[in-house]
Amino acid sequence: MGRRTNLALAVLVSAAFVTGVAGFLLGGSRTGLVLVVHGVAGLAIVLLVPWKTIVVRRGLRRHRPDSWLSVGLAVAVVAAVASGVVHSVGIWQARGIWSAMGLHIGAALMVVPLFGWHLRARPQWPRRADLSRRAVVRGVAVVGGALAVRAVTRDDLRFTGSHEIGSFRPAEMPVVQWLDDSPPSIPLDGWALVVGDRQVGYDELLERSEEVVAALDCTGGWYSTQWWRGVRVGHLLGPDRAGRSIEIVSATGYGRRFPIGDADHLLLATHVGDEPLSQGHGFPVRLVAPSRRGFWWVKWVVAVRTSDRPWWLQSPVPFT
Ligand code: HEM
Ligand code: HEM
Ligand SMILES: Nc1nc2c(c(=O)[nH]1)N[C@H]1C(S)=C(S)[C@@H](COP(=O)(O)O)O[C@H]1N2
Ligand SMILES: [Mo]
Repeated sequence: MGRRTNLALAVLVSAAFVTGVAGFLLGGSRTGLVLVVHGVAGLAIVLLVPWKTIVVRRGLRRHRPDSWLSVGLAVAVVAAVASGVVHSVGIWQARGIWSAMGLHIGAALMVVPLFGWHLRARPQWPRRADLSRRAVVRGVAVVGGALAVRAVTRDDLRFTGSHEIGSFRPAEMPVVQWLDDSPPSIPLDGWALVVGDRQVGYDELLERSEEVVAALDCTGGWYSTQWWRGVRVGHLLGPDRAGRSIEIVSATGYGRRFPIGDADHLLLATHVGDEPLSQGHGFPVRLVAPSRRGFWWVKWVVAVRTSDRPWWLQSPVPFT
């Protein structure tokens, strides 16, 4: 029984971490399924507590000198699960590092090294007999229980797990920087967007603008749907675009690289909800990248260029 519990925890904690990271990086509708697995794995850990308690008692009785690391693991897992549930339930919706989602990711990152250590220090190998009919029935019951708990704990979240805030009310939309970037003040006179070897002025952008509705979905756990107005990147590049990827560069040095095929979905926005962008939201121009997480929505864009590099030849998340 103890061994099966430990093996189940090995699967559940790994699955929770992998699906958490995947949900974080993805933005498309497939994210929904990934987060079902995530919630179920995370909540199933709780359902195994009664059985794991027996293992823990037995382990602690052995007075190993390194057991405090196992206790540390328990603290980190409890923190990860609790902050995950607090985020999901939506009772506390602060933003930034000290938000439920910020603490959740922090706790999950603490779990990783402690969990790796625990697996090495307290190894446990499956045996063929572990996969008995009873074990399968129990497994199904735990997954079913976790699904039921998830149905109860999950607030009205987007499929990415984000809470809605300030949709169609741009003034209420939070201003967020990825890590340590800060909003530059960019005067319009003399300003021009560099597109390849051309310069495109602000007025020229306004002339060719169109509107799209898209949700800015920050990995910090909130999203905001707005009307955005601007010019499609594909429009600016024209029909004969060579290269494999498009680089979008910010005045701050921040930037992301996109597949060339995305050109017609990406919008260089000057306006949100009929008002020019505020400084915090990226004045004069920011990228709107529908179905991608917020960190792709480069603010204070100064240059757009095509390149022969594949889009995936970049860090999975930005560095500034
Ligand atoms: C060992 C690691 C982890 C555990 C045990 C864990 C556990 C949980 C739990 C229990 C929930 C609440 C589910 C619910 O009440 O419905 C949750 C939600 C969530 N977690 Fe994690 N998590 C882990 C790692 C991560 C990581 C690394 C990320 C992102 C980088 C992440 C992102 C999320 C998100 C976005 C939600 C809300 C999802 C939703 O309910 O749709 N988690 N997690
Ligand atoms: C949620 C994840 C887990 C937590 C919080 C956790 C926590 C603990 C704690 C606090 C102890 C008692 C102290 C000690 O012996 O060091 C312990 C013992 C142990 N754990 Fe874990 N554990 C987890 C997952 C696992 C996994 C995945 C395995 C192996 C696949 C495992 C195998 C063991 C073993 C073999 C013992 C010692 C039992 C004994 O000496 O009788 N644990 N665990
Ligand atoms: N130049 C730059 N653009 C950026 C960021 C940044 O730090 N620097 N942060 C990104 C992140 S993580 C998000 S969620 C959105 C937030 O946009 P908002 O401030 O308009 O809400 O901008 C993105 N664009
Ligand atoms: Mo973000």
